[in-house]
Amino acid sequence: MARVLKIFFHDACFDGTTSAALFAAFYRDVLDKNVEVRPVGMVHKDGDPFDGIPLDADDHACVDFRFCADPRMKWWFDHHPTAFQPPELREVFEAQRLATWFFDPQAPSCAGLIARALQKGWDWKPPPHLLDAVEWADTIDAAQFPSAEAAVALKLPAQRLAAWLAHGRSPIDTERYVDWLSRSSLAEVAQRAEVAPQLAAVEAERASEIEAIKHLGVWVGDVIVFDRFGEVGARSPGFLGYLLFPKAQYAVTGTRTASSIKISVGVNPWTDHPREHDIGELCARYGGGGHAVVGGVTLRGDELDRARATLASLVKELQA
Ligand SMILES: [Mn+2]
Repeated sequence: MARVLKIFFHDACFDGTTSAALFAAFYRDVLDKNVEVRPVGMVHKDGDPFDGIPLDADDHACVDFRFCADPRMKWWFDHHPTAFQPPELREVFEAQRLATWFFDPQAPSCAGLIARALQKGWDWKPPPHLLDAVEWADTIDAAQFPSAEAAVALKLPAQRLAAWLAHGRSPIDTERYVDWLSRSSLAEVAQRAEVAPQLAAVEAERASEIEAIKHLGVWVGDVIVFDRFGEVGARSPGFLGYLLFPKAQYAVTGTRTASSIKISVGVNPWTDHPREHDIGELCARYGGGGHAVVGGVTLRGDELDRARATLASLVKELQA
C-alpha cells in the first residue's frame, strides 16, 4: 500500500495551490515516488482552522497557511506575518524549530520560499514548469504588477488561472488542480477539458462584473467600500476595484458564501501615497490576518451582524 501525504494549502489562491503542487512534486522526486498525495484546501476562520481536520495520513504538510502546532504536521512553510494565531503559537515554533518548518514573512510568495528551502536543504530543483508558476506566484501574491490594468489582465494562462482560483472554485476543483499542476505546466492545465470552459466563463463574466463593481463602490474618505453581503456567492473585486476607483487608498469588501462571511482589506498598490496601516495586523485584531498590504477577516455564515460591525470598524480605523 502506498503511503499517504496530506498537503494542507491556502485554498482559492494562486500561491497556495502553486505551493502545494511544488511540495507534491518534491516529495515524489526526493522522498517517495509512490506516495499518494491528498491536497486539502484550507480557509481561514476566527478560531483554530485545523479544529476537526483529521491529521490521519502517513505524513502531513501545511503550505501558505497558518502554523499548526500538532507534532504530526511535520512540514510547514508560510510567509504570512500573521501565521501564529494565537500569538503564543510562536513560542511553540521557536522552542521546537523543526528542520522541516520554514517561516519567512519577507518572502513575496510561499511558493518562492518553498523552492529556495528545498533547493538549499535537499538539493532539489523544481522542474521548469513549476519554476514558471513560482515566478508568477511572486508577482501575483506580492501584487508586483506595473499597473491595475496589468494585474487584472486575463491574457496568459497564469492570469486566467489566478482569476479562476480567486473565483472560489469548489475544494474538489482546487485539489485536482494541485495534482495537475504538480505534473504539467500552467498552459497545459489551462487547456484541460475540466478547466478550459471555466476559464472562458470567468472571462465572459468580466464585463458584467465590471458594471456591478462600478455601481457598488461607496467612498468613505479615501476608502472605497464594496458591500456584497446581500449577494451570496458574489466575489471580492480584488484588483478590479483599484482599476475602477484608482484614487482609492484602501479597499474594503464584504462577501459571503452559504457557509462563511469574509471582509477583505487591501492597500491600493498603485498610488504613491505612503501606507499608514499594517493590514494583516489590523485584521488580526478582528480575528483575521494577512500581509502588510492585504488581509481579511473570515467569520461564520450566521455572523452577519458581527460582519457588518467589523467592516464598519475596519473602515473607521483606516480613516484614523
Ligand atoms: Mn501566499
